[in-house]
Amino acid sequence: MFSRFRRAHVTVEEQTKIDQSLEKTRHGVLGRLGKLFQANEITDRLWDELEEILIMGDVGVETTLKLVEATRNRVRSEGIKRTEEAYRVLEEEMVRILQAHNRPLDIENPNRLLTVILVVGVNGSGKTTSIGKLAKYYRDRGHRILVAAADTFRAAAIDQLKVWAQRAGVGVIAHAPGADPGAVVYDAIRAAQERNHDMLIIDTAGRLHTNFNLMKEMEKIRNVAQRQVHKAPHEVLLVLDATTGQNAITQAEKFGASVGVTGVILTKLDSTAKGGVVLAIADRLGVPVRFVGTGEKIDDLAEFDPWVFVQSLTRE
Ligand SMILES: Nc1nc2c(ncn2[C@@H]2O[C@H](COP(=O)(O)OP(=O)(O)OP(=O)(O)O)[C@@H](O)[C@H]2O)c(=O)[nH]1
Ligand SMILES: [Mg+2]
Repeated sequence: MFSRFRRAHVTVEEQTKIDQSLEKTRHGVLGRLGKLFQANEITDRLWDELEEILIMGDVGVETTLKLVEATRNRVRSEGIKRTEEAYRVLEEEMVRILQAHNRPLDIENPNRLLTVILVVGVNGSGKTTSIGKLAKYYRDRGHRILVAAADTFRAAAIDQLKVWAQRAGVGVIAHAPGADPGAVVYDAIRAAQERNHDMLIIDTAGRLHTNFNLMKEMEKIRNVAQRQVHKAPHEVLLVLDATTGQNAITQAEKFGASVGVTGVILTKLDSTAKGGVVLAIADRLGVPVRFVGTGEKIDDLAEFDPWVFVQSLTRE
């Protein structure tokens, strides 16, 4: 019955990556879910324990309460008596939360000549690494890609992006450290158009002197893109580090308000036991999780799929 949720284009390799990157999470507190639902009876205690496990598993209080209530209501109204069946209902409700804000990624648009993707997030979240992975991902799928080094604040950032671009086999547009990021974006868009490229991915700073300046800079970059290409940026992907757990939500709220985030790349899923945070992000931010980072190498990226995620989370 889950098959209707599965995204057709998520490959077997991607499913495996998601599954493997949840190893630590399965060994963490959320790994207790399976055992909990092996109980003989559905009791109040089961619901209390479920709540406790989910909250400790970084699903967040609000999302946990919502999830438990929805599951409990359905179990009651559908007259479910077996814990095994109640567990299936919980899985379905998790999928429901994960796909609540789903819509197709605005990338494969045949009527558009150039798709502009802006990548934002706090320092160290994994922006540059994820851009390298994304460039490779879409290049493998036949796109002609250019990346722009609009993080001009940190001198090493430009070189780091160049290294990733080389690994991915794509071109990069960069100015000198300290240059105006708006000018970098302007040049990159022109270069992409002149070279007949169909995708531009923009790397941005994760830290400036103040957060206020950072948000202003993001807005400026947005405006430059908008003036040159109709409806650009077409996607604003916020990079969140899964190991920060609930702090990721706070970061996201900050960015969401000023740059109009359209989706999330959740990195370092492989190095955290806090995988439950995916549910909190999907529920609280109102934007879909698009990709997950499953390691430090260029191919360690998977398109996120709610069904695959939940199955991997709840399997023994
Ligand atoms: N294990 C693991 N590590 C990751 C993943 N994604 C990124 N990293 C690591 O996270 C660290 C920071 O990544 P960067 O790409 O430099 O982060 P950034 O957001 O560009 O940082 P700033 O440029 O300082 O703003 C690096 O050591 C990466 O190898 C992932 O999916 N899994
Ligand atoms: Mg960077």
